[in-house]
Amino acid sequence: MNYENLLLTITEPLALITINRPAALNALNPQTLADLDLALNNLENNDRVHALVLTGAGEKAFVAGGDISVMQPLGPLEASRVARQAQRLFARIESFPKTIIAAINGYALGGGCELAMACDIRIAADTARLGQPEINLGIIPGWGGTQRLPRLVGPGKAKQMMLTGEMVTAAEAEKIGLVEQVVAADQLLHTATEMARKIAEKPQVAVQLIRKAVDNGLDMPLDKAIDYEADIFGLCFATEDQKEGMAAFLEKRGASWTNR
Ligand code: CO8
Repeated sequence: MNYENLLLTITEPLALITINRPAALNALNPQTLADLDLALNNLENNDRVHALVLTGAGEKAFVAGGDISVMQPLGPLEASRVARQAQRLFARIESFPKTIIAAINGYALGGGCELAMACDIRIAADTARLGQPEINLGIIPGWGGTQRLPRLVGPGKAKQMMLTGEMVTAAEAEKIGLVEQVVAADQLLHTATEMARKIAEKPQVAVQLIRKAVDNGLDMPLDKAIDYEADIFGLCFATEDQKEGMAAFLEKRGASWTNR
């Protein structure tokens, strides 16, 4: 499969997606979004891939945002359409049937921060900078930022970031819960890959059910979400892996997962 602005490396059970437009700091233009969608098509149908790492090419940027040169001439209807197209892609990333870890290797700004927030887990290089600087362009975040950022860091911090447009350092991002871990830049891919591998080696039905329970539950009132958890918990008992996992514990041996 040929991608114009993307590199896809599959090392089962993992896949590494590298957004590859370093001359434009990996800014997301329509071709890059289409490449990303195509790569997800490819990976969704590959049962041997269980977890993905998403990063940016070069040392400077994860993704420096939506491509401003593409956006500048848009009218309101086109802008809404472009916003919805990427929102659909980011929703697909969020509910993708495999775990996705963002390895933030530099600037994650605007649409880049929004892309990272759609992933399950974010690991940042200590050199990374994150932010929603759209206010400086006379617009608002349009790829989920006004909604996902407050869910991650709380409404006050989210408004501070979006209203001032100021970037936060990786250390600050970890403090406010925008990233889960900060590591030395030269350890970033190794750390993200090892975490992805650890998750890829777990029983995958339970992995996907945990992701679903968290993501869907966050949109429900707590009592409904807890009830939903009980249903999903019950579903685990329809899997071979539940029988195997518990038998292995009782027999004091390692479990052998079938992902069924
Ligand atoms: N779009 C297009 N090109 C970009 C972008 C971008 N977001 N970011 C950087 N580039 C390009 C620069 O134009 C430059 O190109 P060239 O070499 O041809 O002049 C190249 O990348 C290198 O960038 P700089 O020279 O600016 O590098 P610096 O080290 O001086 O600065 C920064 C790095 C601070 C990251 C700076 O590039 C910057 O501020 N970039 C823009 C960041 C930004 O505002 N991002 C938010 C964009 S808006 C957005 O994401 C909204 C998404 C929702 C859209 C809804 C649909 C309509």
